[in-house]
Amino acid sequence: MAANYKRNVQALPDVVSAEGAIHEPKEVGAGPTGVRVAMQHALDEMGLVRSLKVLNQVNQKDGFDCPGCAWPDPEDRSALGEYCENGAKAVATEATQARVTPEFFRVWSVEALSKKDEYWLGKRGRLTHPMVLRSGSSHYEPIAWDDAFRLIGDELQALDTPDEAVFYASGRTSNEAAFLYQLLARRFGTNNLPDCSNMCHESSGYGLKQVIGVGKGTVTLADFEKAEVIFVVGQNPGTNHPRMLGTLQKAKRAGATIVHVNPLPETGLRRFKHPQEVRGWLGTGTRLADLFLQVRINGDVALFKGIMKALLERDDADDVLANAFIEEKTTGFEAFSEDLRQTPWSSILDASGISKAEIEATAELVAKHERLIICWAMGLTQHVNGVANVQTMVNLLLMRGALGKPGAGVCPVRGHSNVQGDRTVGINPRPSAVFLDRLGEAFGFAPPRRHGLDTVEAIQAMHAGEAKVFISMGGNFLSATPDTAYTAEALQRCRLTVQISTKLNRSHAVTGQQALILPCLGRTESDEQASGLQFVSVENSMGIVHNSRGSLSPASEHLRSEPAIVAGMARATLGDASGIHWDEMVAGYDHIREKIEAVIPGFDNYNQRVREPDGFYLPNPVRDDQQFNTKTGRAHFTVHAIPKHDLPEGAFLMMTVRSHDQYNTTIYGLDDRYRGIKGKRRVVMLHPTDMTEAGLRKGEEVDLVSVYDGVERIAPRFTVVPFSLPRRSAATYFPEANVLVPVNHVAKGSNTPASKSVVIWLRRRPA
Ligand SMILES: Nc1nc2c(c(=O)[nH]1)N[C@H]1C(S)=C(S)[C@@H](COP(=O)(O)OP(=O)(O)OC[C@H]3O[C@@H](n4cnc5c(=O)[nH]c(N)nc54)[C@H](O)[C@@H]3O)O[C@H]1N2
Ligand SMILES: Nc1nc2c(c(=O)[nH]1)N[C@H]1C(S)=C(S)[C@@H](COP(=O)(O)OP(=O)(O)OC[C@H]3O[C@@H](n4cnc5c(=O)[nH]c(N)nc54)[C@H](O)[C@@H]3O)O[C@H]1N2
Ligand SMILES: [Mo]
Repeated sequence: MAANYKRNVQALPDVVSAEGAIHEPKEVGAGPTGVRVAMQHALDEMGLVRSLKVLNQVNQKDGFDCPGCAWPDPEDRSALGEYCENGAKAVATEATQARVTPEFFRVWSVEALSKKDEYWLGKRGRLTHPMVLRSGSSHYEPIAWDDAFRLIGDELQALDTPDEAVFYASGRTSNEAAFLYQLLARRFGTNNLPDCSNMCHESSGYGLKQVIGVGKGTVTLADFEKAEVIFVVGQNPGTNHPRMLGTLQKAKRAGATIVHVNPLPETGLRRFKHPQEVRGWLGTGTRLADLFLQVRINGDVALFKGIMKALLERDDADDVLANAFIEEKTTGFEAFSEDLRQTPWSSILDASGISKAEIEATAELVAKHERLIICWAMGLTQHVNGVANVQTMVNLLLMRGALGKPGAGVCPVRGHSNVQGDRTVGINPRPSAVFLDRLGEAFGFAPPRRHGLDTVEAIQAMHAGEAKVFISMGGNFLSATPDTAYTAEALQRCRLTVQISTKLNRSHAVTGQQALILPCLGRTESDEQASGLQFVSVENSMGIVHNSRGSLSPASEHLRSEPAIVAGMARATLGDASGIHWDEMVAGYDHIREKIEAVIPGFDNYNQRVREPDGFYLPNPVRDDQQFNTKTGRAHFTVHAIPKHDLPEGAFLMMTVRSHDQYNTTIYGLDDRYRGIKGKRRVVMLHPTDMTEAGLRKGEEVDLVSVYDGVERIAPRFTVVPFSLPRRSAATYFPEANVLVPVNHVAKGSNTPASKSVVIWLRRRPA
């Protein structure tokens, strides 16, 4: 391998031809098929003995937190195991018996790996050794841990300023590891701490903080049983938060009405068979959604404005409005209601695609009940007006006084199992001054005050050569971010890229001039440090912090825990002069938790309370005391215009969604069972009439094209699938379609890539 060898890696994998089959979408979610599929995945990856051992530990009080979603565990956990089909897949993927060894990397060059898709790469198994890709080399080779740390330390020290380094994090990282990671970045001298949340619920956190003073949800599981109306908006829980269906079923049995707002009729919300109940195995299951509003893509502001306008126009409007609450606890009602009066029904109906009768029926439900919960996920946050989406829904709750009381509130349903906790303990490019003060006090240094880069800004900085070392605590930056080809260039311009990972992915193939793979322990594995076996802690979507302890023996004896890896990097970068006792903290994680307690409010007696089986709630002023810590001390009504999409002739508005058989960029299999799409992921779902008008046949292959700022982006070879969705809409899977999303097409305020509203054209392929 010549020293000046230029790597010829591909930003995008080769497209492999696959036989696919398109069936009718399913009517019922979960049930026996879900259990069978879960077991099959478990057996394929882990074998029988390991499957039984591991699955018994998921989400149990003495077990580990499921590495799948962030939905909380009920107090009465099922003896049959508290997990779902997709949780079982997440566990099987981590606890697989397949291995990616140094021998594998000897055979496979990074160029060859870069031709492979995420499905193929992920199935190779767990990473076993630290590996280095040296400048001018085409293959990774093994490296000793200390040498890897020294390389990182040397490269970081050689930077002109600490702001040329980027410390990315994904949301599986424990509180303990995340806290140390942000400490390393800040002690080194930068707030460049982007995370997956920038692409996820940033619009929720940012939007909520402005209007209610807290950037998190305000409800608990108990509130679901007290709620009278539950909205599920822009979320597909049957696939992405399957245990939420159990909560919704309970709520329904207690009398709640469920309203589902989505361009797609997602199966999981139609009927549900509880896999852990005998009656879930028989009969037709529980009907979940009572009202399905098939809104246009990004039609939610219009829809919610319609519901609120209908409320104002009711004869009993005076009784329906929570007048005392509005008077005492809010500001902005006058301007808000005036705007609603001025908004013509025609634009509401056009933009939402929902009939006035349906809107009035929804308003009737809201008028009759005041215990309302609104749940949402990526269907709302990943739009240019993602923040407006969130704040518009808050307006509805404020009209009814439905915040900070039992059975009512906001529920942004988080993605990664600890994405909320990571943010709580300091992963944030824009930390508050108070946080920095306390961090500096606890560790005796002056943290940097300049705001750091978020995910999109980090890509742009690397592309411009302004950031040169990229470190990734978990995640898959190349495939998760927008504009894949541009991001690939950005990463390739770095001096060094470092991936701290459990599994192989495309970010290991498309790298900086030099690259490191640092393999780490996963949630399922036991973590032994100098003082003995350790556990970690995580925060779920409802602000409960609890412990998680793995029990499997590690996938390889060379793995290190995430905290140990951070400490290794810190020692090599900062030397002994940092005044921070990295080794002591890693020897026993109680020492890390003591520091978290010292820096972050709400963690009093952390080490004691985190040992309690159900963990503890972090304080939440809205939930606990109906207190709004905004600038005015009140909740804010806000005014948002209905977004316009003047689609050019022949164009479609595309949303990128998850199939039932993936976890973000980790592809479990090729069966999007509920939607009936099998064997293929390069598909584009279209309305049948749009297909006819465009002269497209089911099963035909087209190229997808987006054009922003004169730049044409192409995603080749997508198979056309007829589906129930609004006219002029298209749905594709993430991450295959990410190449079409421009890096600068982002949500106002939160900078979240607008990957649910991309204007595309379909281009016929030459015959
Ligand atoms: N099994 C599994 N579990 C997961 C994940 C996974 O990939 N697999 N990912 C995890 C992560 S990180 C996250 S953030 C969550 C994601 O969970 P979701 O947000 O449920 O995931 P998406 O597939 O992105 O689905 C978004 C939903 O929004 C709808 N939608 C799109 N555009 C609009 C719109 O404009 N308006 C409305 N009302 N709806 C719209 C789509 O049709 C889809 O049903 O799940 C987490 N859990
Ligand atoms: N177009 C489009 N793009 C999107 C989205 C979308 O809906 N549409 N969704 C966005 C969202 S919501 C999110 S959250 C991001 C996700 O972005 P990321 O969090 O960056 O991506 P993941 O695919 O979740 O990361 C998977 C990798 O994490 C590593 N890993 C798994 N478990 C562990 C662990 O315990 N420790 C460590 N260190 N590594 C681990 C494995 O190597 C695996 O390959 O993607 C975003 N991108
Ligand atoms: Mo997410």
